[in-house]
Amino acid sequence: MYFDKIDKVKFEGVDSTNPYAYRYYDKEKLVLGKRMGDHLPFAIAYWHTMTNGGDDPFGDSVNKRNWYGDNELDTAKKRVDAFFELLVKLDVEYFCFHDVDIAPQGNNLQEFMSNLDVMTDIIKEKMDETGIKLLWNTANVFTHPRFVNGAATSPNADVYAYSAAQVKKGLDISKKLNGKNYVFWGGREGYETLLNTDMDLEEKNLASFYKMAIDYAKSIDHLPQFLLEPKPKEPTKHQYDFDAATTLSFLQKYDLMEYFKLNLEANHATLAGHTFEHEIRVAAINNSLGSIDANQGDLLLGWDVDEFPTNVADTTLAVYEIIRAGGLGVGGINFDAKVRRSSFEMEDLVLAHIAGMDTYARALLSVEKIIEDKFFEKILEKRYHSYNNGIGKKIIDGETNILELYEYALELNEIENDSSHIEYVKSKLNDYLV
Ligand code: XLS
Ligand code: CA
Ligand code: CA
Repeated sequence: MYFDKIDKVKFEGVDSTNPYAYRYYDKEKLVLGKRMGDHLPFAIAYWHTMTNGGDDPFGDSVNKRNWYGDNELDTAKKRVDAFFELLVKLDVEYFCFHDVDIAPQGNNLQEFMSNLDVMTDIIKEKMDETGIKLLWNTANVFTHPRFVNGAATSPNADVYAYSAAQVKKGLDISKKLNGKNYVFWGGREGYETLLNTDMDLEEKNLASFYKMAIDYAKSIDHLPQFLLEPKPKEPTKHQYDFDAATTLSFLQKYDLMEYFKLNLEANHATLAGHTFEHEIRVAAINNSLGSIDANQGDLLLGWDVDEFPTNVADTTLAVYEIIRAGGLGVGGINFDAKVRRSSFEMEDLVLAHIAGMDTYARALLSVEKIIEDKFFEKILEKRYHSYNNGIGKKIIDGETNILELYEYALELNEIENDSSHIEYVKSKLNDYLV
């Protein structure tokens, strides 16, 4: 046992004073016709929870962890035990990882691949034993110095090939562990200056890379839902997958929409100058909402802080979008979040996930009230009522033309607009928050 001070975390209700209990997350509770657990398919991220040491640019690792073994492989094995113990104790059904999170990279690619075989055998056993499932895996093609200039957009073809090899293995692993999704986050797919960058070539290479991945996935008869994860900046100045809209236009241009949906992260949305709910809506109206990385940024800090989500109002707006979109399908809610550096005890990993899960549960319960009350729905109906008949209906039905609109406009005198009562509308949200 690694989390020996912790029992299985249970739902105890809002009056509970036990910090190791869910006060809102009640998996079996029916909300809007579905189990809360099905609305909220939570996943734990291997990298933040198992491999992150808590170091920052000014300080060393501080996290107290009890899974260090005699050598790297031994540590990796112990981590798996600890990880599944945590998943079971938190009653979380999914997990996500990068290849480098789970296995030592050894001295060369062959060694890395065979370490991955060893580790995924162990993980598979644990999955079979516990029923816990793989939400997604991905290849880390950004941390090692070889990726200094990118991976699938590197100016160096050998780096491109190396990255492809990692993705090939990632897809084999996805098949072995029956991954539901496979993520591509373009870590260093971007640039610093156009003076040394052939953007057109890099973008085309990136598209070919994805096409090769699709072809390979088909050839092994395992085609998970592919997800692209937008992020506007960091590590590069201009990331190619800036936000949902940019990423979708790339997918459309290269005829990849059929295979890809988006993995949207809250902190990446705010770094792009958007709200999280905006990004979700952009994906949803393009039939591309895949999965989400649940965390929160800090508007006072301009980088990717990956905090655990604790803001109920913001999360409610995000969950409202997910519910309106009809849910996440085979996607899930991955806590791509790390404990703050001063939360260095093992127990903090448990407390942080409870905080995140309870925040999402509160958001879902708030959304239930919003939907049942129909307040915002009615506002929407009223706001667009001019499209229900007359010239508005003709516009919607595609049954008019610019000449007809011209004649119509000539007859108009003063146009009346309604006030949006924005302050009232926004403050109304507070009435629904649980
Ligand atoms: C980094 C990203 C990364 C992806 C997976 O900012 O969020 O963790 O989710 O590679
Ligand atoms: Ca992420
Ligand atoms: Ca992030």
